[in-house]
Amino acid sequence: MRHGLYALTVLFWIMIVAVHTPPSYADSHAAGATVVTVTGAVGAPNRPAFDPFDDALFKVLDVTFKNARAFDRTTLESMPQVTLSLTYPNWPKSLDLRGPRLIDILDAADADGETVLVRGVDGYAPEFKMSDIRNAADQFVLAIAADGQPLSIGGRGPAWLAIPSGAYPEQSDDDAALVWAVFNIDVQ
Ligand SMILES: Nc1nc2c(c(=O)[nH]1)N[C@H]1C(S)=C(S)[C@@H](COP(=O)(O)O)O[C@H]1N2
Ligand SMILES: [Mo]
Repeated sequence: MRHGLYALTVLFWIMIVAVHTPPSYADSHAAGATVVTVTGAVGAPNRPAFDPFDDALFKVLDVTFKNARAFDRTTLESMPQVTLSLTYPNWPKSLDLRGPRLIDILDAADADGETVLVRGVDGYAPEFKMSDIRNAADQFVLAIAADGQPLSIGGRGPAWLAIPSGAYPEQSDDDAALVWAVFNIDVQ
């Protein structure tokens, strides 16, 4: 009885401390290395605001943000996967591009905005309309694998925006909108 009471008291204090300790930088992130960060009009942030030391690539590309949700590869793999078989004139062959839908990533971040910038590590960042992404929800896939192989950094990875031609109005005929080396999705 005395031991039980003691254990309860200890548990009580552990809970109080846990509730009042703010998450550290590491704890507040996804468990694994972040591959894609949704920034801007994000209602479900899971990491701190832009930091000029920690967020070195964002800084180089002149991107700052207050709210952001980070996604690691495991999280992206755990979301419903869609495969698009795509081929464009300049591609050597058709590819099966597999990953979560862009709209599901935006919804998971509780993103609420009209424009969505999809940004590669080289700064290439075409803009899309949120309404187009929602209307053609199954045709905007943030691919993390091609023909079953995970996309690599230095190649087209960590993520490659896959869109079949004719998916939305005013789409270019070529693959100019298919951003590779995607690391950031900025919602405004
Ligand atoms: N990150 C990134 N993605 C990009 C580009 C780029 O410069 N950087 N170029 C776009 C353009 S204009 C085209 S035509 C296609 C094809 O590019 P590739 O020649 O590198 O295959 O990728 C698109 N995705
Ligand atoms: Mo291009």
